[in-house]
This record gives sequence, structure tokens and C-alpha cells, in this order.
Amino acid sequence: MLTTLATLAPLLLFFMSVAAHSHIDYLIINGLVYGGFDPTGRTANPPSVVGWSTTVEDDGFVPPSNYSTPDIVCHRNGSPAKVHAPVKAGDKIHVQWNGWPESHRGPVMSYLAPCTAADGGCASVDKTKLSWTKIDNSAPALLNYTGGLPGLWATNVLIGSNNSWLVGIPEGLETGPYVLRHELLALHYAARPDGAQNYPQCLNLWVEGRDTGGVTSNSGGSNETVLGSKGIPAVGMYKANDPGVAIDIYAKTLTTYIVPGPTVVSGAQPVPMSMQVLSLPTAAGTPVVVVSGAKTLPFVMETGAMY
Ligand SMILES: *[C@@H]1O[C@H](CO)[C@@H](O)[C@H](O)[C@H]1NC(C)=O
Ligand SMILES: *[C@@H]1O[C@H](CO)[C@@H](O)[C@H](O)[C@H]1NC(C)=O
Ligand SMILES: *[C@@H]1O[C@H](CO)[C@@H](O)[C@H](O)[C@H]1NC(C)=O
Ligand SMILES: *[C@@H]1O[C@H](CO)[C@@H](O)[C@H](O)[C@H]1NC(C)=O
Ligand SMILES: [Cu+2]
Repeated sequence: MLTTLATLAPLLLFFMSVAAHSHIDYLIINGLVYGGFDPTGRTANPPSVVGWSTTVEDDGFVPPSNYSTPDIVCHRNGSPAKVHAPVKAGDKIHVQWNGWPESHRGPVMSYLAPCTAADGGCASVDKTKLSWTKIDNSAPALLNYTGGLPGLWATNVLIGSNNSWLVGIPEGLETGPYVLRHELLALHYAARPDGAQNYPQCLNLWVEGRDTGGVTSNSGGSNETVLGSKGIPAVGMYKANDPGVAIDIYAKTLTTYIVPGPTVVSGAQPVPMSMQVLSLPTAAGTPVVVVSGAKTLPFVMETGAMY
């Protein structure tokens, strides 16, 4: 009986798979909302969005066969947002997805990469040169089997929080511009060749560190450091045959799940799953632009413009 169900489930999911997936609608930081990028054409993308633009009109994913292409960095044709959401080191960022299918179970991962502060921050950064450190892997990404196979996963917790995730910004960060790479990995097809689905999203942040001396990091090189740890490029970060990528979540109860990619950097402050909560914005935030000398200025909407 179990075998029959296990065989049927992926088939059912096949017919559900045409449904739209998701993207990040907005961030909330200390009650203030900052827009994400809507790739679907359903809503406008004003110049104040902090989410990187993409060509993911179908709200779809990056398959393992493209882990070695720039698509995996910030999704298909990811291109930097011009502005940054200001945040203090130690704050929590509420990341709001615009939905998530329950079938799409798997881990929730977050990374940071510093940009060159003096040159517009992350606004014109070369994504392939970004050096990422993982700050959250939603451990334990596989929670339990209370409801049977395929188990409860971090994505179930995300759905329980109205499709949102709180990302802890490490207190130890130096002041400067960073790209937040937040990613859902859906494993419902992962038993098939090239079946896992990565949904990476990039957003620009201006982090005000606890340091008082201004910007000290961020040469923009591929060997930059966050929290004293070397990051790695996103291209090649995952492999199609990683144990957390090529996996049958319907076959049997797994005893462990190994989240793919690098381990969480020491000094990271992920928000535990038991502390994932809903949040609603109280007002619109004002994003900043990074100008020469690593100063920031509020992003001012053009007079008369809607956005
Ligand atoms: C994989 O990357 C190639 C090259 O960038 C692209 O043409 C193709 O559409 C991508 N495939 C998927 C399924 O995203
Ligand atoms: C749930 O998320 C949607 C965006 O997808 C948002 O419009 C709505 O206000 C949120 N509701 C709650 C209670 O958080
Ligand atoms: C299993 O996970 C769910 C979802 O997080 C949680 O509500 C429940 O308490 C967990 N059960 C056990 C036995 O850990
Ligand atoms: C970065 O790497 C280059 C060459 O790999 C090296 O010359 C440089 O010193 C490194 N910079 C830092 C800050 O580690
Ligand atoms: Cu999907």
C-alpha cells in the first residue's frame, strides 16, 4: 500500500506542476516594506524595488543541469536592482513569497555576498564574481513524519507563516552593500534525473554594521570575506548528484537530510523554525542608493511619478 502511494504521488504532482510557482513579493525590515521583483508581468516593477530583475515569467525554477550556469546565481537572467534595503546587522528580515505549493517540499537557504561599496554598491555588480556565504540552511530542514511520507519540511513551516521566512542578518557584519540570496529547493521530483527545482532570488541590502569605522570590506573580488569566512561562487555550488539534490522523498522515511551547498558560516544567526512568525508591514520603507565614497542616499522618487 505504501509502495502504491509512493508510486502515485509523483504522478499526481506531475499534473499539479503546471501551476505557478513563486517569487519574492517583498521584504519587511523593522515594519517597513521593500518591494521585490515581479517577473510575471502581473504587477509593475517600480525603480524602488530591491529585488533583482529576472526573466522568470513562469515563476519557475533552475534545474540541476543548470547548476553550472549563471542562472543559478540569481535565477534566469538575474540582473541587479538599482537600490538597496537598509538593515542593521542583527536585524531580522521577513522574506515574503507570493505563495508556495505544499507539494514543493525541501529546505530554505539564505546566503550573503558583499559588493564593492564605492561603485554603486550592488547596483552593477557582476553576479558571477559574487562570493557567497550561507547564513541559514533551515536546519533541520526535514522536521518529522507526523503526517507520513514525504514528511514535514522547512517549506511546510514557510507555508505556515503565510509563505514567509525570517532571515537573521548576522551581528558581526561590516557596514556595506550585500546581496541576499534566498532560495527554496523543491524536492518533489528530485528522484528523477534533473528533477530537483531551485528557486533562487536576489535582493540588495545596505547593512549598517556594529562597527563604527564605515566600510572596510568589499573589494568585490571572488575571495571576499563575510564574518571572516571565505565565500564561494554560486556557479558550481551545487551538484546534480549531491545527496540533498538527487533524493527520493517518497521512497522511505529518511533518517537524515543533507542540505546541499556550503555549511552555515560561523557567526550566522539563523532564526529557528520554532520562531518563524508572520509579519505585516506598517509603512513603506525608503530604499537607498550607494554613492561614491560608500555613502548612502535615500532613493527619491521622481516628482510626479507614481513610484
Ligand atoms: C539552462 O541554461 C541554458 C543556457 O543558459 C538555457 O538556454 C536553458 O533554457 C536553461 N534551461 C532551463 C530548464 O532553465
Ligand atoms: C500573506 O502574504 C500576502 C502576500 O503573498 C500578503 O498580501 C498578506 O497580507 C499576508 N497576510 C498575512 C496575514 O501575513
Ligand atoms: C512536526 O513538525 C510540525 C511542523 O513544524 C510540528 O508542528 C510538530 O510539532 C512536529 N512534531 C514532532 C513530534 O516533532
Ligand atoms: C584574493 O585572491 C587573489 C588571487 O587569488 C590574491 O592576490 C589576493 O591577495 C586575495 N585577496 C584577499 C583579500 O584575500
Ligand atoms: Cu512548481
